Amino acid sequence: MKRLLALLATCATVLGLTAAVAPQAAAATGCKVDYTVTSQWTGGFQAGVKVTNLGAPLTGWTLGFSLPDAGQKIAQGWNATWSQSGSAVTAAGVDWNRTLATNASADLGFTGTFTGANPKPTAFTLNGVACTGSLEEEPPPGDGGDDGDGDDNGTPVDVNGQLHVCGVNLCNQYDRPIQLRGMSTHGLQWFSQCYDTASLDALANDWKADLLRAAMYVQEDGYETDPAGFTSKVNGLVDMAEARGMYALIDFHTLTPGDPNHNLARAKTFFASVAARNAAKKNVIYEIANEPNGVSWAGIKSYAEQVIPVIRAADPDAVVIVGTRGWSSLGVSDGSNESEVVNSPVNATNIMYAFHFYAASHKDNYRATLSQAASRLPLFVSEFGTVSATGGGAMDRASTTAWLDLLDQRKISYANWTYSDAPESSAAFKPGTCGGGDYSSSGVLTESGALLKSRISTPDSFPTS
Ligand code: IDC
Repeated sequence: MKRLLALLATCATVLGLTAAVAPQAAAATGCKVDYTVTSQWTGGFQAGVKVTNLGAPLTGWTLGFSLPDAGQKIAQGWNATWSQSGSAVTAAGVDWNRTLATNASADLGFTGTFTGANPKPTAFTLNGVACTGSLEEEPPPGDGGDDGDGDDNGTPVDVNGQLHVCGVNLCNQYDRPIQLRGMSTHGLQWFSQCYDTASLDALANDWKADLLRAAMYVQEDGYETDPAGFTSKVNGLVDMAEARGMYALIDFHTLTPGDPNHNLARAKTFFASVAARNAAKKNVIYEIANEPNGVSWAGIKSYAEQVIPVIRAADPDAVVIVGTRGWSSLGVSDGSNESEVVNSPVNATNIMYAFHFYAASHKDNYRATLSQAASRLPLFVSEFGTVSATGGGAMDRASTTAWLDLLDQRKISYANWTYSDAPESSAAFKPGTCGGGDYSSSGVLTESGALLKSRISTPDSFPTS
């Protein structure tokens, strides 16, 4: 062992690799690894590792993986700075491959020794994010509750598996109603620095969130300015959520203009792509229009009936959320109510309707509509705020508590605006938090963040039979 590590060190020195720059954390990731044993002999082998970056361009990277058998040791590696500690192996990019554009690959390799079996490595990560495209093998036998993160550790996705709508509820793989509680990103065009390994770890482990909503604005310097780039950012977040056993809500964040038909062609292009790419995953939910406004229910329904088939063609079993009139208020903000949807539902199955509120602006009459609608329509609170509808102003603790108690009682899923450090009271973190690596100490939370964290982190009670 010592000799081998010395050999490694020597090799690295000879290649001039010991001073390799530490990899930078990347905001959006996603990766695929092809691993091949190119030759094998008694006690030794040579392997090729091709890593493909499916996420945003990287300017530094570290590939991690685990060698399952205690007798497997790396002897000499190339095209990366290699090291091994117990079963954990890392390979950091070097001068000539440190920059990896989206869809670009680096080819690495090593020779190794083994004593017993020589199983393929597992749990490939790139900058800490699971390479879910790796090793196209069947998942290990388990309880059927595998979230695709390579283990089965009781995460929300492990427990609940592929979701579906049953009656007016969101149901898990046991056909039992569940409630998902989580957070929404801010606009990915402005706050992608808030969605790194540390912040996603905090969301999964400290907040114990079930859900991350990826708010991909279409206008305001969003998707329309760089479709490939934003699609890749969203896919990176899907992977980061999956690696931590959380559901990912892909939000096509239309806002201004309010008629989603303005973005119909973009929506078809975007959803065809993300649905095809994520079809095999169990953790993805699609939200096709954030907040329709200034448009009739008939207009929204027509849009939904054109976009949903595009998703279904690629990903037939995913739940789809449809926005509602008046900024997803079920029409209340336009002086209407849920009856327009009840009387003319979207012609599709396995769908839910969005209901959004901002607690300081929307109170009893909105709660009354939600209560009444909840027994008639499957509802999902894909966005809400503890503050006023501007995203700012004072937090309304009493109204927020009344809302969350109601949602808990009805098992209505929710995502709070926002998991970001935006300089506005709806943000969960104080300005300057993002990118700093500390999303966990109490000092980083705003008043709203502290309230939401306390609500979201209580134990889930997901039925398992
Ligand atoms: C707000 C953001 C703010 C941004 C504004 C315009 O908090 O920083 O300048 O959007 O893009 C919504 C929308 C959501 C709004 C939020 C608060 O879905 O995009 O975010 N809100 O105004 N509906 C009701 C409130």
